[in-house]
Amino acid sequence: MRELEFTATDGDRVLPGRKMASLDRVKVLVLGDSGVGKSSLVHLLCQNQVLGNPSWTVGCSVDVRVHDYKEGTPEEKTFYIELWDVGGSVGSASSVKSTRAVFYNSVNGIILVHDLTNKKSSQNLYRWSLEALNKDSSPTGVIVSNGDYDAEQFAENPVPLLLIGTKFDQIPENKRNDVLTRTAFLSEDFNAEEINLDCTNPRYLAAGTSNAVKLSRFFDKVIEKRYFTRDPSQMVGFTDRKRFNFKSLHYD
Ligand SMILES: Nc1nc2c(ncn2[C@@H]2O[C@H](COP(=O)(O)OP(=O)(O)OP(=O)(O)O)[C@@H](O)[C@H]2O)c(=O)[nH]1
Ligand SMILES: [Mg+2]
Repeated sequence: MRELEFTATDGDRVLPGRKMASLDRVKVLVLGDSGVGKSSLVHLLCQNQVLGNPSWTVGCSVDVRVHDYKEGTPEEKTFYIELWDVGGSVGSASSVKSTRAVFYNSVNGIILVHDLTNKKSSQNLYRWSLEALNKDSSPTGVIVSNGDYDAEQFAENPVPLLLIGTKFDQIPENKRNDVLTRTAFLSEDFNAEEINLDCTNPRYLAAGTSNAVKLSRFFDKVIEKRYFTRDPSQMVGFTDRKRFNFKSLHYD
């Protein structure tokens, strides 16, 4: 895991001499199957550059993005967003899952990443989210087979979620509408906004685009819940130990 004591950068801005400790921070997990593009995405988000030569992530890698909460308003404040890129496969042994569970403590938000060319990676997001959200009531992480999904329960989920579909560039033009219909169901299930992009092209997250706006709104929400929400049930950590079950899947 990367040492967190380094000079901060958000890709465009280098903040010389501004150490990690000087700003408040939130922890956002980046979850999804191996190979969907999590590391590529995190690199793009934090370094504003395409990851040249991605290699398989072992354990967890952390990178940091600087985010201006409520940018352009009198309440504007700069925060660090720690992006925890958790490697591993959802089908792995329970020992691997319980090792992964150490990364799920004190989570403020989750980015669920799926590969738009790979339906299985989309289906597995139900399992990834359950593994992270229920980890305190299931230490081994073995939670769900394929069972019941209840969108109402995700509506009550205190941890904000964002759905990101990668490899949009690999979807032929004539298939894009079908794919977008499918991902819309998924984002509804998770009560999350969705972004579909090509992680090898920074244009998809360029300032002023609707994707950049959605991203900024998501980080604002994560910060809001962590630092500006008084209701204890809205705080991090799933103190009520709520369980999530699936009742339906929108895949064949
Ligand atoms: N064309 C295209 N390739 C992508 C995209 N996102 C990622 N890739 C490629 O997909 C491969 C896997 O990307 P990674 O970022 O290493 O995937 P990962 O999810 O971090 O994988 P693990 O570390 O094994 O969990 C790499 O060759 C990337 O260049 C995308 O949006 N479009
Ligand atoms: Mg990786």
